[in-house]
Amino acid sequence: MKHDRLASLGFTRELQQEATRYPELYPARVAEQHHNIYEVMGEQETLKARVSGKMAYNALDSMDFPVVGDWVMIDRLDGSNGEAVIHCVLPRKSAFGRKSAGTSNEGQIVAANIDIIFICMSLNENFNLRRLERYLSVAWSSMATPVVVLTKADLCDAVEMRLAETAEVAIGVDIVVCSAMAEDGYEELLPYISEGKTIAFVGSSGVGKSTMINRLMGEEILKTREIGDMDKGRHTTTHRQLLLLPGGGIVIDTPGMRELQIDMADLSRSFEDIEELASMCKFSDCSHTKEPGCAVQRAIANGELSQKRFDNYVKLQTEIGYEGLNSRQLEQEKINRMFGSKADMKQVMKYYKNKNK
Ligand SMILES: Nc1nc2c(ncn2[C@@H]2O[C@H](COP(=O)(O)OP(=O)(O)OP(=O)(O)O)[C@@H](O)[C@H]2O)c(=O)[nH]1
Ligand SMILES: [Mg+2]
Ligand SMILES: [Zn+2]
Repeated sequence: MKHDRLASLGFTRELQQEATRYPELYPARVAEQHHNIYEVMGEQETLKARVSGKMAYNALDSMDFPVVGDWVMIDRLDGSNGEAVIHCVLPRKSAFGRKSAGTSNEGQIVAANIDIIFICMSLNENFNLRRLERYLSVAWSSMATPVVVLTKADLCDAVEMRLAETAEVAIGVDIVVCSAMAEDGYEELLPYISEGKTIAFVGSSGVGKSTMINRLMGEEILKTREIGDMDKGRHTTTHRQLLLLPGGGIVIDTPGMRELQIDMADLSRSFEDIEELASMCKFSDCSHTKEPGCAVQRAIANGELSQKRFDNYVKLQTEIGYEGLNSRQLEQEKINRMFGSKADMKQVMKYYKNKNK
């Protein structure tokens, strides 16, 4: 029986259907990206590829370029006659994204076409529920299913307590605990891994994402941080990478993200408890600060809801408010923040002049 490499890589019926629109081209999956050069996994082999001039010309922003996990249509089956040319990206069924790290408001997709997102957080000093809420919000809007993976269980002697705390934040989400130290330390991950399904590993630097993937691969494919290298500012993994597991299944390693900005976040899903409380406030436009009959404040007062969780919710909501503005409103908002809402026209003109330089 012919082993179908494309199916192992996650090429579904739907994608097959999409691909029939390009009868002269071949499908391939983006495994790595190094500036303009992509490594793509095709039907026969892994080859280097670049985006066609036409595709680059027509791209409106970075979202239109291929990212790791994307299915693209290329012009050849093997690399014997040089680099392949990517002509288009097939529609993404899911995308884990964030706002770019710089000042631009353009989004950035971290990985595409993923079925499950492993949000990795270690049980030692990296444990931070507020960060987890942030990751969950972005994960819910990606169309993939989040799973919280708590790592380094061997370094924590309050695993039960941490699990309970995590469960309060990760409502309706599976939580698994693992450790690189035990022989069967990754057993809990196995039920999520299957032929043709893609899992992206996300989370802060140093939590053990690459270590887990190496273990699943059965060999040290990815570089992991040296023991004793405590330089926390450094990321060991420097680029995203898609790998095919020997026993079936696809994983994507990502570098720890320095900042994960809420972009296409789905707050209500992550904060269902708060939204539910809010629906019981006396006033429908309750700001949950001083109003009488506020169910949210009542829940905080009687310990049902943590003040910190509520504060984070408000903070993330503010971020999204900013995010949801269109480019013109955003420009106005920036001007307001820079010069006050009664901006002097001279200052504004100067700002635009510098901006367009
Ligand atoms: N004690 C203990 N150490 C672990 C565990 N998992 C990983 N480590 C160690 O943690 C360090 C960081 O692991 P990496 O796999 O490089 O972390 P990463 O999440 O890939 O980090 P970036 O690539 O920087 O995003 C390494 O020294 C690992 O050996 C674990 O379960 N227990
Ligand atoms: Mg890594
Ligand atoms: Zn209220």
